[in-house]
Amino acid sequence: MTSLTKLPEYQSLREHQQSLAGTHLRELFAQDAERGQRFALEAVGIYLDYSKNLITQQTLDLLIGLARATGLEQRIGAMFRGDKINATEGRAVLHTALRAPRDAVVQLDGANVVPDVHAVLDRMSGFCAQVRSGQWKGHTGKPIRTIVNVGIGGSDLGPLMAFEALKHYSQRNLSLRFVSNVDPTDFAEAVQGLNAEETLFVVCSKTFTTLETLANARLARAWCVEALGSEAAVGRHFVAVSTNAEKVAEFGIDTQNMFGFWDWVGGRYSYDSAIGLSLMLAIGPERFSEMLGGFRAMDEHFRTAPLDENLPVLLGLIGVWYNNFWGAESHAVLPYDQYLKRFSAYLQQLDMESNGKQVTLSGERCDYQTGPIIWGEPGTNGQHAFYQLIHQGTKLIPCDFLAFANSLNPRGNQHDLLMANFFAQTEALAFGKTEAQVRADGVPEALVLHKVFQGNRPTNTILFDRLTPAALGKLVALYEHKVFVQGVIWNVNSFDQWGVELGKVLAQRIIPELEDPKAVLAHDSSTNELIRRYRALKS
Ligand code: G6Q
Repeated sequence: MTSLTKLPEYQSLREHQQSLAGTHLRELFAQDAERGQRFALEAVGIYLDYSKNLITQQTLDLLIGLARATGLEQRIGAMFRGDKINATEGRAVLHTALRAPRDAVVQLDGANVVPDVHAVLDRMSGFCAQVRSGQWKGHTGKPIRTIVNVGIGGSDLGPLMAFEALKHYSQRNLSLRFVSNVDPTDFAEAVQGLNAEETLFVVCSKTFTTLETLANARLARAWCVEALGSEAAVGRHFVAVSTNAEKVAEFGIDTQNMFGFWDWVGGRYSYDSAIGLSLMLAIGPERFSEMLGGFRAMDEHFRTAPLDENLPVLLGLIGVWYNNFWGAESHAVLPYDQYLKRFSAYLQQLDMESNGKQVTLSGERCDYQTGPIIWGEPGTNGQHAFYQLIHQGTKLIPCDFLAFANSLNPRGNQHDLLMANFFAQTEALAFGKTEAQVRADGVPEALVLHKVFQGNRPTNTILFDRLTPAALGKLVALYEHKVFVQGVIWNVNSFDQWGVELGKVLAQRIIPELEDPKAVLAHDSSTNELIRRYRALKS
């Protein structure tokens, strides 16, 4: 494939950016009284307003042209079909099969994977029903009251984000805690005050070889066995989610209590597989199934809608526009819903681990920018913290603003207060406040420039009716596919993560050097000195 930057479509976008660089959103809105309706799209219950972007119809046409030139339509087909598009690992990418309906057929190496997906979902449902009803008893005969999810990365962030997002729907006499960090503090605090008799550990690890997860799972097992006085307790207090039955058995968890998934599900794309077991325990199989329905609706939309009416495609292309043609380094995701407090952290992994690459699928180094830095916090908290920089700083930070029209916890007019801020922010970012307006307010001359808002800061607004399990499924699939679209344009493999390997290997070498104070150190002078100091300080 021709390098992205050599494509005529890419060159046209460069020229087009130069012609648009001096235009303000104020002018674009003034020129077209219907811009707010024209650059908006409603599909699968989501309203996307993308009018407050530095775009014209020509921009969109050129971006769609670029998508076509990079083969986006064919790549979408290839992913859904189960082609081995994760080329560096020789795997298919079929997280979309995790939410396929029972009667669907998704062939991989000559076999339909959908019956396997539903067999696991059925086992999960059965297990969850037992635990939620109190029928599943701990070693001493007591029902389970707390579930502790032990996992890291994709085996932690997804279930954690989704549990927080759907807490409203959770069974409140069951609490859910998460342990991920190898820092023993994480484990110590997670089991603080828990009664082992009523605690169930869900050990989530695709490979079942991850250092942090196995270390925490060992702590958990020792804690449980010590409290309950018997190794036999493990059988009633531990279940595993993994693709590696052998390692699960080796660890001492009965594979009867294991829920499987497959190597065609990437960690960061996995919380709708058995990795979502703790979430299903919290919200129940029906709500989980509604969530899968939401994912599926977005999958169908992505697979079938024309590119210019396709939500993930539009979000992806608009992101490429700022990343590759306007020099934007980061992208903020700002949910105006407290239940989505971990959503940006989740997206950080989804996006940055997927597209933080610099070698193309054809094995060449990219001569263009790839994945942006993703960050964000819920509104309105962010407004009182970092929005200053978005409004008046020197950096261009495109943002996605997300909100729900109906609160799950209505109290007086507080949801209107939240939403007034939501609308006000994108308005202020787009249109700002001119010097003339500031002077008209009677501001002293010395302060005029300080009080000017240049505006012209681009935003997308994504509006839903209400935060339901289905809405969450749609939202997550929207971003999964947006990341895919961008990965296709940048011609990178969005489904591997070699960049996490080197640190892991070096840590393995350092572990014995910390345990044996006499071990000879042969690192660089900085690392050697830091290890020496650590050895001296540690009591
Ligand atoms: C995600 C990554 C990574 C992975 C963790 C945990 O896409 O692969 O975050 O999820 O390293 O891996 P295990 O599930 O194998 O423990």
